[in-house]
Amino acid sequence: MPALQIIGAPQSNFVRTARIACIEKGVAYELVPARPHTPEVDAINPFGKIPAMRHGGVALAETKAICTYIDLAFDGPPLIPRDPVGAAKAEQWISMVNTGFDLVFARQYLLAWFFSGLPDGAPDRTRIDAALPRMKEMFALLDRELGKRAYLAGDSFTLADAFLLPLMHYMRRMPESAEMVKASPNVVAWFDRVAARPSAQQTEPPPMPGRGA
Ligand SMILES: N[C@@H](CCC(=O)N[C@@H](CS)C(=O)NCC(=O)O)C(=O)O
Repeated sequence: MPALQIIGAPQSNFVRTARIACIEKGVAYELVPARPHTPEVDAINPFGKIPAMRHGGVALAETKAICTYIDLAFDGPPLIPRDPVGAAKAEQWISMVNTGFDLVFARQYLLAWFFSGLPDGAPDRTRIDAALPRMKEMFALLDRELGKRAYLAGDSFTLADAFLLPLMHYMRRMPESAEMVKASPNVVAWFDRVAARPSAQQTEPPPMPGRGA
């Protein structure tokens, strides 16, 4: 069977999560560079979002679905624990990252920095400033939780960490969020722990166009 393909751009948080899943699982994969809403992506995801995945006759959209396939179709360490409580905790945190932290950290804050939509491409200070109070609350929550255990969903690495790491990578690089990271020692310790893994090091994203992050 041909190698599993992860289709998307290496700067994308969600593409990075899928690549981390492959590496953690020990699955050889090929990164096929593609931007959202291009024909190779649209052929798999009607919403045009990256990543998409192909493996032989299997074509999938949605990062969690892709990672579930990788976790279940191959031998290797489980990305989601196999016991009911461990599995549910990992799912809970993945959902919280995707429906909570991602909306504020990425869709409000990082998008206003990198893709403001302003005519000159300048950061949108109004949207950045509007995101900061909620970001502070979220960092306080994360710091409390990561003070209780070594990884987001328990005492060992799970897919939940692979969803949070790419977001935190960019949060460490932008000025306001970097201050919040610095003020969150348990987040820093967690980041250093997860970022030291080969899966994180091998997927370090190239710089974002124009902003040096
Ligand atoms: N729910 C999707 C979200 C993927 C996503 O939003 N990817 C971004 C790049 S990080 C994208 O394709 N954005 C383009 C768009 O939303 O139109 C998933 O989990 O895969």
